[in-house]
Amino acid sequence: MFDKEVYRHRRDMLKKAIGRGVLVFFGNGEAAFNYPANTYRFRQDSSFLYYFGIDRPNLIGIIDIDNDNEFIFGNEVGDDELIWEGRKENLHDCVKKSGLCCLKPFDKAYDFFRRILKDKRKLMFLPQYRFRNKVLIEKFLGINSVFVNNYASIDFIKAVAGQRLKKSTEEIEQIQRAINISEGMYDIAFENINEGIYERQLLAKFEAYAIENGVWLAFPTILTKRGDILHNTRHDGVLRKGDLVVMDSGVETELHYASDITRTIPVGSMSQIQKDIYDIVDVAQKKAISKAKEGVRFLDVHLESVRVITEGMKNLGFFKGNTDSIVESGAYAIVYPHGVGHPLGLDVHDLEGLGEDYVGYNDKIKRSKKFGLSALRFAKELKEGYVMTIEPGVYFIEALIERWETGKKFFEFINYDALKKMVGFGGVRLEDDVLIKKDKTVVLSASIRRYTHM
Ligand SMILES: [Mn+2]
Repeated sequence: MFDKEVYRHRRDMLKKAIGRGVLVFFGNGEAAFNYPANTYRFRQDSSFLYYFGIDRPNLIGIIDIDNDNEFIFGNEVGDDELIWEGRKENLHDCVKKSGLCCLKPFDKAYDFFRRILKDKRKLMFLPQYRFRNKVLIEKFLGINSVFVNNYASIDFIKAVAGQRLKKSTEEIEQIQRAINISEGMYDIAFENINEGIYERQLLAKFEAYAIENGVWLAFPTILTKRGDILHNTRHDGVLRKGDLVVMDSGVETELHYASDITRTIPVGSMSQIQKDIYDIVDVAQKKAISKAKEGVRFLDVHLESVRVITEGMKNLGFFKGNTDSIVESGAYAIVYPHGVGHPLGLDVHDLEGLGEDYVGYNDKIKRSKKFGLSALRFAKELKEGYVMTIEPGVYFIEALIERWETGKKFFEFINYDALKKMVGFGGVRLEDDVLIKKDKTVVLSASIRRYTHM
């Protein structure tokens, strides 16, 4: 945990932003894998971690703004836990370390919520992604679990997003620590990418470094020569000379701050066309990074990367016509169908669970419905303290090429014959993590090795 003053300060800021009412944070429970006692690795909810820091299951955090009271509903370690999980710090002590007044038994929560409903006080909760918590809300507040998220408080979401997006010094240190561990992992990847190694063998060496350093993955590692499948989590391929390996991975620290890095590495050396495509993505990423500054819309950072990729792919003969028109039409998305990046923090897609449209968009910028642009997770203006990923890519996706050609999409802009010849190439993606500062943008992952053919 951070010092208790950190959590107190965060809660004070939130109280100020919201003004009145009762804020409820549902911590996560254990989630069963295949039977109740065999659970997934426990992961606390990120907003709960942000405001309370207590990394234990089955807690509810309450901030009663009206009565200036903050406490936790939860149960002390029982005998069962003691024998299966060993001696642990008393929950009561954790509550103190979080700067809270007290711990109340979990079974008192029902009466607490009923009283608030009876008194018609303003009660707010965040969108829920775990069914257990939706069921708890149904039980406590009488809202049908299926429709719980329709009742989430938008003011609460916006206040939490406003706060969590801006990273403090101690948070940036955590993200940097995660990135430094990623650096060691990528060093191992570069050393071990060789003809004949199986993807899963490489994965074992790569992830072993994280485990050796006492951290865990932030999401399932993408390590594949089929980079054209954007979130490919299979590892059954064997690497052959001429393959391009896309590795997109991140770890989270003990306090659950994440890194998110992608490198594309050839087996052996690159062919000319691999170099050409790689360079386009490389330049797109560098231009996007230099565009990403305080006060600039992330949408414009994205469009910068789109323009570089469109122009580059046009020069290689994959597109034809006016570059601006190709960008405007959305035709470029056949090779670059995702957004340039997203916020990074306690969640690898930070705050995504609260709803991207509230977190990454606002009254001034609405999400586009166009394929490709619609996948941009964050579009609004960048501010000091934001940590963002910058991760453009180019892919040759056979199924998409076939479907668009059959549908006669963008025939005026797309050279389908040229694209079809590239099926089997895979993809190229490069991803780094940047910190937006008042006067400059810092690439936190600048020292992580990247392939260069110069
Ligand atoms: Mn990412």
